[in-house]
Amino acid sequence: MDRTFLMVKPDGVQRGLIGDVIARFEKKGLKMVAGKFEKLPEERVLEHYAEHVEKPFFPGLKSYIMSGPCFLMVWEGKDVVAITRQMIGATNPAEAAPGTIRGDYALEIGMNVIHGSDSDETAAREIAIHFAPEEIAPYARIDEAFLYE
Ligand code: D4T
Repeated sequence: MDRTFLMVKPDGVQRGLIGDVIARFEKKGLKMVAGKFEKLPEERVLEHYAEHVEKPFFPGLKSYIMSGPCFLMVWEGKDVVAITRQMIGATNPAEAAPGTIRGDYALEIGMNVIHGSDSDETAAREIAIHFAPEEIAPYARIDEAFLYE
């Protein structure tokens, strides 16, 4: 089954959005197989955002992402990467469609509530950065017979 890494960022945690974010993905039929509440250590922030470390916005991004706890998750489901990216919406909340998480809950790019992996390769990389294999607990959900044809 496909997997992705999702993370409610410090603004989403502070604004009490963890439950709503989880509910959206659960109701869609996707399955959380790992989750933890954590203030990210610097080395994992640098690894996670390796492609952005030289960008002008990185210092602000780094201090924001380390400003408070995040809620980190691994989710499973068919085409989970594409589906969750669609449900999350455009990176800039001002451009995110209504009905998406960023479209409904955020205003500015620097505080866009949630991170989601953007490809299967990125998902595998990010899951490995943030979770040990034993922290992931696969299981069958009883409604799967009514989700998958
Ligand atoms: P994440 O990685 O948080 O899910 O966001 P995206 O995948 O949608 O977007 P991204 O990798 O391009 O950006 C990573 C992260 O940096 C913040 N950011 C981005 C910012 O603060 N200013 C900027 O100009 C950009 C491009 C927001 C998300």
